[in-house]
Amino acid sequence: MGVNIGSTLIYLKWDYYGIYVICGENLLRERIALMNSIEKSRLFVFLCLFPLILLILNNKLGAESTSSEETGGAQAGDEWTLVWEESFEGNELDSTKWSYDIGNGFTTPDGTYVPGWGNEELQYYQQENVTVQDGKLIIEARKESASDSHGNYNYTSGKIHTKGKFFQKYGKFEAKIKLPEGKGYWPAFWMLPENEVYGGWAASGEIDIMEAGGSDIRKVGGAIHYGGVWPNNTYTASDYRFAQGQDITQFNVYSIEWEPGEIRWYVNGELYQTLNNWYSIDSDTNTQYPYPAPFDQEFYIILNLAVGGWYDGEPIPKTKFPGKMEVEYVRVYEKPM
Ligand SMILES: [Ca+2]
Repeated sequence: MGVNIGSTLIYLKWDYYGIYVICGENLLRERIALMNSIEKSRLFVFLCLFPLILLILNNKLGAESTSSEETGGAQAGDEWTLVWEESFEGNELDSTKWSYDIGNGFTTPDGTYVPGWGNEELQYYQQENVTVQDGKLIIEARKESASDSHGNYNYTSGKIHTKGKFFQKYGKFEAKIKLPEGKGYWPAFWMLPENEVYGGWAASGEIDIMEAGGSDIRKVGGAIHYGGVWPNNTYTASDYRFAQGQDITQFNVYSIEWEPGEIRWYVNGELYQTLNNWYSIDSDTNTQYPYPAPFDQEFYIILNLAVGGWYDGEPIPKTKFPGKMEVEYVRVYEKPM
């Protein structure tokens, strides 16, 4: 086995005592000529195994490099393959990946306007509160006035999503996020169905990878919403409590692993919730769709920082503004089926 490095030929030789690098073709020929048949067969076996050894070493080094500081201890694992990544480089949001939600509410398909995004949220979402700098997404909630045809608002903030641009069924979804302290902040990293094939919210499901209330910085929640169309919907949720000295105001890695029939929630690689029991009701026949509906369809990603709403209540005078949600990256992995 020879390789050219500059003008020198380098050969690898194996024998009972180890592996040698031999320079020069003539020297190698002399050595091989001196070998007996057993030594020659050992050399042959080594040369056959050498590509395999390189492959194993390469995989080992590859696995080590994914557990770098930036993953915050999340276990990417050999089985998950990165398929989509947003590192928030440059100085503006990548419009090929993200869109903005603007306003304080939305209009349903039948034309009804739902204020407060259906959650009594107080903020008016606008594009100006979303920036990209120093490799991070920053969503800033401010105490400032805004208004539109539906009303007047005392707070502004930002919300972005990948609907129509990136969506996936199953996989590992993770983000490294830093959150603000203060009652009334309700940041979230979550997912909604790209197509509501089982009906309106929440019959087609909602996956909350992470949501938090600024009044208790020692915990975050993970949840699914499912069942029938509102108000016949339900949800299942759990909280993760941080260890002493850790809280939401530091960068933490929040993720789910979503496989057919099961979703698992992690904080910094630590599993805290496994769900494998849910349902979706067909509102026409009042029967359940086959499991694992509704979590067997494509979902898109949402990042937002709400102010007010039912999760953490309204801000209090002590709540400091502005408050920032900072996102270092979002990564999505797939497991070969
Ligand atoms: Ca980044």
